[in-house]
Amino acid sequence: MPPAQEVFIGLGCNMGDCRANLRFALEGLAALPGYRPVALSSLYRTAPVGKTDQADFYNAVAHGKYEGPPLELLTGLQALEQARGRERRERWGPRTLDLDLLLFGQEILALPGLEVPHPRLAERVFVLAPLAEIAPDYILPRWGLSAGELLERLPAEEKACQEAKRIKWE
Ligand code: A4P
Ligand code: MG
Repeated sequence: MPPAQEVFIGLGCNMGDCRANLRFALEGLAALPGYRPVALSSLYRTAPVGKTDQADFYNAVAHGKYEGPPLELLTGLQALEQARGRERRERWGPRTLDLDLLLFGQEILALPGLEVPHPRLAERVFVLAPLAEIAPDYILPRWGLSAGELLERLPAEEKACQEAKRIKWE
C-alpha cells in the first residue's frame, strides 16, 4: 500500500440548503474508504466566478489523508455529488454540490477525467483563501508557491470582483 497522501478537496454549493449539502459532503468524505479528515477551513460566502449571473456560492476546503489511487478518490467525490442530487446541466452553472480534487500530495496528473492540481485553482479566491487558512505553509506542486503567495499574485481587480467573505459554519 502506498503511503497516505495529503489531499485537499474544494467544496462548493449555490443551490438548495447549502449548509446541509456541505455537511452531507463532509460526513460522506469522512466515511470514504481510505480517507481520514485532518482539517476544515471556515465557510466562505463567495461571488460567482466564470458565469456571474447566478447565486452566490458557499465554499470551503477540506484537508485529509488518503490511502488509495487518485481516480478512486475522484469516483468517491462524484458519488457524493450524485447522492446530493447534482445535475450536470451547464458548465459552471448552479449546483447543489461540487467537489473538486484540488491537490493530491505533490502529484501532477493529467489523466482522462482528472487533472491535479486542479487547473483553475491559482485564479480562484474561493479556493486560495480557504486553502491559505488551513495550509499556510503548504507548497503547491506546479507553482512551487503557497496558497497565500498565489493569492498575493492575483491582480487587484480580480481580487476585488471575486468577493469572498469568511463566515461561521453554525
Ligand atoms: N475533472 C478533472 N479534474 C478534476 C479535479 N481535479 N477535480 C473533471 C474534480 N473533477 C475534475 O467537472 C467536469 C469534469 O471535470 C468532471 O467530469 C471531472 O472528471 P464537473 O464538476 O462535472 O463540472 P463543473 O464543476 O461544472 O466544471 P468544472 O470545469 O469542474 O468547473 P469548476 O472549475 O469546478 O468551477 N464560483 C464560486 N464563487 N464558487 C464556486 O465553487 N465553481 C465553479 C465551477 C464556477 N464558479 C464558482 C464555483
Ligand atoms: Mg467541478
